[in-house]
Amino acid sequence: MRLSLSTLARVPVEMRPPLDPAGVRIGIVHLGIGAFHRAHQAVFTEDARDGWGICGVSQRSRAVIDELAPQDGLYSVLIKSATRVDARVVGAVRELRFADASRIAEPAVRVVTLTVTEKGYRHDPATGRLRLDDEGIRADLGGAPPRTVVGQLVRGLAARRGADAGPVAVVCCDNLSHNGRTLAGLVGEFVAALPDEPLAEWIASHVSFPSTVVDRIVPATTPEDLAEARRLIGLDDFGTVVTEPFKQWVIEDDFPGGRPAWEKAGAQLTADVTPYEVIKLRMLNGAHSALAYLGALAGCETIAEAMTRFGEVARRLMSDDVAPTLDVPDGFDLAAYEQQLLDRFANPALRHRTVQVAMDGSQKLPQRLLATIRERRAAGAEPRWAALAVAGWMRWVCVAPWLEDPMADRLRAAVAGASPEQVVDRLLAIPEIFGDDLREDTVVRALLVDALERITVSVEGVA
Ligand code: CS2
Repeated sequence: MRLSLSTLARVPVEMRPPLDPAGVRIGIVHLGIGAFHRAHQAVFTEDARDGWGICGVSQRSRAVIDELAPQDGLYSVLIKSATRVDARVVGAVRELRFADASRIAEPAVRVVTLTVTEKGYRHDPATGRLRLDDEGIRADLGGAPPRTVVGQLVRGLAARRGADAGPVAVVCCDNLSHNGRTLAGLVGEFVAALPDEPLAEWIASHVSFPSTVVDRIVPATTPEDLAEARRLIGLDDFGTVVTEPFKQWVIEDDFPGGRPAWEKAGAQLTADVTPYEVIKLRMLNGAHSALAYLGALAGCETIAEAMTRFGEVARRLMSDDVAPTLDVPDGFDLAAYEQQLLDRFANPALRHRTVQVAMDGSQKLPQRLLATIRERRAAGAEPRWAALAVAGWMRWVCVAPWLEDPMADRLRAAVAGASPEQVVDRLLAIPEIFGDDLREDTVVRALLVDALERITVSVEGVA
């Protein structure tokens, strides 16, 4: 028997949603209803317990709709630590739609959230500018039914303006630098390319783009996870997501139409997320990417396994290279944060695949590793651990059995038949990733060549 509103009473009572899902009203449209949203923002929204519900929109795949719609949007979250698994059913997602964000025009909707991964924004990762030459963006600008997230969002905002539905907050929940400001810029560039001046003015006066820092490790769900969920909740559930006990959400408090009381669920509302964002992207995501590339190259299937071999690289990257670049807020214990990250990465129950984290490196490197390299170079230092991580990516580009990256063809063509020195030079010459400065820095180049040569000989010898 399958999880749904009519079978929910069969779920053990302590695992059921705190509010009756049937009484929850849609106030949020979420673009990109994948596993991360379901284990993070949906959980915070449910735990705020003030009756806000979510309309989840999937742009790319119908699979998630097929999983969740027959279950009335209900799904279980398995929270795994090294020693135990807890399960709960979340009821905050009240509706699912495929490629249809038209609810953005409704007055009852006051918040739009997004988790579409880095590449979903169709921006240039080095500059944060919209790629106006992107095929999807061009089609959306031409008036086709929108396929890109920015196109869909702008179409929804235009309809909202037409309906005079009032102010709304658009909340980017992806791991981008200054994610709110970046998204506002992309929307602005898209609108500027449309022949509709008043829309830009309306957006400026009615739409906020608060930045946020999101953190929770959410590996892809496996068939074993589905079996475990069935055992725990007593029903079939094809929408199960798996995560860790830790969760963090830091949000700029700029919601002109109101918002759920996320602070009641443990979110931190603040005037400026920048210091938290820089810490999270450079420490967590930077170290995560380092473990992913070195681990994948050494044949480690999971991040936890990569920790057993390259935990020291992750630690030195954080403490030697990243820590000196950080502006740490008062009362924030960086050493404890670093240790907590190492423990989280080592969680053996998560089975977070190295190849999953290794995906889309071209979109991730700038904010995770290159910012650290730039700042250390400006201070006259030699960021050898961050360079080792980038060299890990370079080697992965050369040898990955299947390179999952929107720039894969270009990257593979650049490295074909190249020596380690040539690989470094050719990849550094891609300005969309490395900007125009790093290839001029002879120290960076030498660090990368040295690391790549060592990785090429033996990934075991790199640390
Ligand atoms: C990971 C992140 O896949 C990746 O690139 O580094 O998704 C990471 O798990 C989250 O940012 C943790 O909050």
